[in-house]
Formats: sequence, structure tokens, C-alpha cells
Amino acid sequence: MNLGTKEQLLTLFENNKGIFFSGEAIAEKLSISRTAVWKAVKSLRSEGYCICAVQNKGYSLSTETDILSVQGIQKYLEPVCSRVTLELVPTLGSTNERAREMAVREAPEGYTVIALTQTSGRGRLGRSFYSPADTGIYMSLLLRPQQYSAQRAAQLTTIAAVAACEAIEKLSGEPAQIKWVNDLYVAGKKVGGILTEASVALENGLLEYAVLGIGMNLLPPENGFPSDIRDVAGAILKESQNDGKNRLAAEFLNRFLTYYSGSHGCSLVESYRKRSLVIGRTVQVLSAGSCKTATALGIDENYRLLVEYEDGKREALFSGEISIKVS
Ligand code: BT5
Repeated sequence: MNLGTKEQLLTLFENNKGIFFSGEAIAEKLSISRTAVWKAVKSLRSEGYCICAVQNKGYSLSTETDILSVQGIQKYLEPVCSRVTLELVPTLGSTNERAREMAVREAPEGYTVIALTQTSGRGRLGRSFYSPADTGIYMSLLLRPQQYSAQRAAQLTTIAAVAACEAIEKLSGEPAQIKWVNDLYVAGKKVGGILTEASVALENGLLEYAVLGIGMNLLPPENGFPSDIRDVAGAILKESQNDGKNRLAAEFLNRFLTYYSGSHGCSLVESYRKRSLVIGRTVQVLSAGSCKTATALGIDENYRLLVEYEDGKREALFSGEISIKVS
């Protein structure tokens, strides 16, 4: 089988789910032999694709397929994603790690890597992100923003959080919330998180590149979440939807890149505030080994969390080294 035949066939199928193509028609479209068509079908089936074969009708990809693929995501991408180049890798340690390696190798802005599973998915401040196969989306985008200070880089996380909430809501119809600064919640459970990592040039303090990583639990893992996160973690959907994973990934990219490019033309602070899980709540502010109780008052124009401590002192928190626990 020629390299790329399977990918070409998947593109045809993904763009025409539920439609039958005869072996002959496929062979002609892709300029390959009918044996090559059969081999490509077999190979896709071995990856889990449900391809029906009906006599006198041919082959068709089931409309119920929900497998992440470059082709499956691409069909939902809007023009704002024209510079996105997608790479899908079955297993990676961490997609953020991979995107950082690509950044060092001078990959252009828009390089996006997706893994079906991660063996060392990373969270903030050395924490880990559980990334089982087939139920979640683990994705990192390489960005090369111009004239961004490190502080402004933190805003990438916040616009990504708004984009992710909107994508989740579109797919599930359920309201999604943000636990300042990077956690995504649905119905009181954490369904995703964002990790932005940046490289800053020492000479001017500006960003060389940023890697925006997002992990979302679309479905409950087959054997449930591990015991240490069972009380916290949840999934966006209860059961698989046609193209759920590809749609969620694409909906996120479409929105994030619209906001990142500035083409939406207004601040997202209001959308962020509206979804905040912490405003008005008592929180524990964890930083450098200390833990202080405070009330979360609001979020300012720079996405800082305004808190009031028990002694009445107020502070505007930057995300950097701080974590929030909601009481
Ligand atoms: C985050 O950190 O939630 C950011 C997660 C970012 C993951 C993506 S996946 C693609 C890219 N590649 C990477 O290697 N990372 C990014 P944080 O706010 O620090 O939360 C971590 C905490 O969330 C853990 O200590 C657990 O308590 C909990 N947790 C771990 N896995 C989870 C999961 N799958 N769902 C919900 N909660 C989880």
C-alpha cells in the first residue's frame, strides 16, 4: 500500500460519512488498485473504524465513528485555522513536551500535536494530568506571539479557557465553568485543564514561543478515574457522540485562534468572569508553601483574581506560582 493511501481514503470517508462508495469508484478517485482499496479499508478497520461493506453499494464509514484523526478534525476547521498543521501521535509522554521540542526545531506557529494517550501528561506546578486512551483529547499548539511579555502570555491560558468552555457547551449543551485560572468544570467536576508554557528571551523579556496545552475528558474512562482524582474529575459527555472528539478539538481550535488573532474585536474578560467558579466563594490561596483563606471578589481587566484575606487586606493575584482551592 502506498504511503498516504490510507490517509486519503480516511479523508474521503470522513468527508462523506454514511455515504457508500464502490471499490471501483474509490480506486478511481485515489488512482489506486482495488486491492489497494481493500488493504486500506482493512488497515482502517484495524484502527477501530467501523466501515460497512454492502454488496452492490460498496464501502461506507459509519456515522457513529468517534475516532480522533487529522482528517476528522480538519473537516470542521474554519479559515482562521489556515496556519494550523496537525500531527496526531498515538502515544506521547506529553504533547507539551513534543511541541516544545518542535519549537526548538523552529517549527512555525500553528504546529499542533494531538496524542490519543499521554504517559506523563503534565499539569501546573509539577502536577500530573491523567490522560487515558480513547476518552480524552490531549493537544498542544505552538504559538509565536509577537511582542508578548511573560505576563501577557498568562492571558493565553485565559482566552483558551473561554474558547474551551464555549466548545464544551456547543458539544454538550451543558454550561461550562472556569476555576481560576486554568481548570475547566462541568456540573461541579473538573473536565479539563490548560497548561501554557513559554520560553522568554533574556535580553528583552519577550516571548520566543509559547506552548498552549489542553486536556479534556470527553468521556468517562473505561475503568473510571483513578482513586486519587475520582472525587474531582468528570467527563463532558456520558456517552460517545458522532465525531465528538474531532468536533471538540476543532471547535476549540476555531474559537481559540479567533480570539488569539484578535479578530473578534472585544475583550473576553466578561465571558471569563461570567463563567468563573470562584467569584464570591471562600478560597484557599496556596503559594510558596503558605495557605491563606480569602474571599474571591472578582477578576480584573488583566485576568488577575482579586481576593480579600481574613485580615481585610486585598490582593490581585497573578497565576504564576499560585493555586486556588475552593472551600
Ligand atoms: C491542569 O493542571 O489541569 C493542566 C492540565 C493540562 C493537560 C494538557 S494535556 C495536553 C498538554 N500536554 C501536557 O502534558 N499537559 C497538557 P492543574 O491545574 O495543575 O491540575 C492538575 C490536577 O488535576 C492533578 O493534580 C489532579 O488533581 C487533577 N487531574 C489530573 N488529571 C485529571 C483529569 N484527567 N481530569 C480531571 N482532573 C485531573
